[in-house]
Amino acid sequence: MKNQQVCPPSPRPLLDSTFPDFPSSSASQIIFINDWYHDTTDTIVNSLLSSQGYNSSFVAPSPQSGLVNGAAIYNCRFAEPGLTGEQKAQRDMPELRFPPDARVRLRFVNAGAHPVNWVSVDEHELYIIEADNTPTLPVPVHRISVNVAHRYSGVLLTSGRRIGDSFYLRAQINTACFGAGFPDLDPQTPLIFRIADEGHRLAKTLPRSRDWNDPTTGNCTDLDETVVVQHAPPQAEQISVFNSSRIGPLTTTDEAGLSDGISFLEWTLNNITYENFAYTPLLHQIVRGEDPNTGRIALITAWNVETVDIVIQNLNGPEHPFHLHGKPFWIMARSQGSVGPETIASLDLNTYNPLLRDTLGLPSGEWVLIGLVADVPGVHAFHCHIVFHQAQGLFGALMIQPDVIRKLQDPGGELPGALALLCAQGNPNVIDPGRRGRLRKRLFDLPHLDLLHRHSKTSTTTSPQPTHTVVHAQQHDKLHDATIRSGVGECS
Ligand SMILES: [Cu+2]
Repeated sequence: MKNQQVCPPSPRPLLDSTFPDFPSSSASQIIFINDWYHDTTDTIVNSLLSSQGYNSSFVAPSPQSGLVNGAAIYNCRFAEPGLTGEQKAQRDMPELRFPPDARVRLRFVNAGAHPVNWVSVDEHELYIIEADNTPTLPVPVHRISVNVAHRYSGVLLTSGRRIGDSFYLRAQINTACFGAGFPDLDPQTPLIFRIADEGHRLAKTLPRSRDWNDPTTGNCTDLDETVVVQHAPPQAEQISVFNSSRIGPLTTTDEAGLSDGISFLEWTLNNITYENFAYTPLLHQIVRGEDPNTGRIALITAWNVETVDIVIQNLNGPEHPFHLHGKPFWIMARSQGSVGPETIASLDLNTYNPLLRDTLGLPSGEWVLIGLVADVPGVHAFHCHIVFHQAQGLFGALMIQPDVIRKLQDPGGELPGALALLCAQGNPNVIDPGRRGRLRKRLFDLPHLDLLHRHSKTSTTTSPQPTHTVVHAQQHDKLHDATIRSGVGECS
């Protein structure tokens, strides 16, 4: 069997000028990592959001294989009984060619729906020089763990290689990050790298290269976040919390979960399961002067240009790759367990060289504190990047400067009229995907948010009135260039 997507993207140049610690690369190649399911996402999501579940489970499923630049060979020995098809071979896969004596910058992008992938090149170390657009110290590694939505640049050196040499790039799914079984998963997708110069005609012989011995399961964590260049973030003026939790059953026979009165699994942020009213975007609500704090989405608000710290806690889920739109954030502290309002203000933060990125993996039972400068007015989605968890409600938003957003309703404002008209054509009560009238019961009623209001270093995140007045003078200039960058719940 061969997957249908066989369109590797054409390489485009990536400049190394922002990575002064490493010599410029002489070649570059984007490597897209994806995952492939033998059922469509519609089928899986609609099943997960029904009382039948998907294969009797409400846990995000594993794919059947990965994809590298849109292609993979599925090894039929993993197939479930009764599934038939033609077994393709590695020679049917596209391959990539690089010159000898080159520094090849490989930019890995995990554009998949669920799995964490280990990427590696047989018998060649990769020098990591970038994580989510942030330059890092060039560290040689055997494998890079690439979570969903993560991007890394790893430099491959082809010095000493001769024309015709070949070896494998491997993307290997880390099965330890799944919360459920994976009986028909083919976890490894190899792609042939071949050394060639222009004009050479080479036989497509298979490489005899050997994989690294480093394990590809376990250690479901991100890159060491201290391996970055120094960049001190400013002092925070607000601390808020996103508590991630679960309600409902894990399987159709999970009696404890079903006894809660919810027939399928939902994820929550601050006790709210997101419901996407597809024709009523939050951005439009704010422009109309409405209060978006309707209990349908967990919101953190920055009223002014200010530095915001956010504590994210994964109270009882599997590892979640949390992602924030609009602004990258510094990862300033993380650990196991949970933190309460009495300890947040006294946490030991890395203010020396925290990694600046826009996605982080948060393992089960751990917390992380991120910091960012809220200077881009808009409604910026904050969500788990596992698409099934998004559909199950693990989705919130950071609302920056709603007062600035509201001014867009003035004549000549920037909200496209066509967009407003498009939304007006739909039913404002439609909830997407497939969510209608469910019994709602909250199991977790954590006191963090309310207590934070009374904490000396923190303030409310839900008040409709501005509560933060500290605006650095030098940051006012940024307002002039600020534009609306994001609208959660755009019309679909
Ligand atoms: Cu998740």
